[in-house]
Amino acid sequence: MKYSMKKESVSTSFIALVGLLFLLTGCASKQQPISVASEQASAQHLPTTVSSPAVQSSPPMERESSTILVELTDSGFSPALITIKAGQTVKFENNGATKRWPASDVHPVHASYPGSGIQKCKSAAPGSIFDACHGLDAGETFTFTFNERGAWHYHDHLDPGSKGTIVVE
Ligand SMILES: [Cu+2]
Repeated sequence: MKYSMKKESVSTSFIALVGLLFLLTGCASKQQPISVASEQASAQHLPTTVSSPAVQSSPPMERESSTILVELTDSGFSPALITIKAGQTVKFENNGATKRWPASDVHPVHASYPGSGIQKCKSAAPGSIFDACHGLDAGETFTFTFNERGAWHYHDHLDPGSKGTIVVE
């Protein structure tokens, strides 16, 4: 009787052990595909997150160095004096409430900058002469690339007392 009782308890503990093993292997086999999938997901994400900022960071820096912003405000050009390198582009942006017309000195002919002149406004392509050729509305821009070295004075043709200077080195 005693022996058989022992045998019974051994077999129950064996079943319990098998059941425990089954649970463990069941858990392990369930966890494995998840960890593999997450590794694959992180492996797919890593190259894109590493490469995209490197690609995106270089073009804005080039744009910043080649185009300089001059704001047209209700109190005048800002900054009124800038120094740039030959070949750089200046973007005049009207952030004021009234119309602004940036143009090369000397008012009213606008011929100080080589090749410019208000009489060319009818035929010249926009941005080909240092003259916006019309009053810029609020938010409107005029861009011009300065290839000629010198100190170029300009003004607001609609308010000739408002002046600025661009030094091209
Ligand atoms: Cu003028």
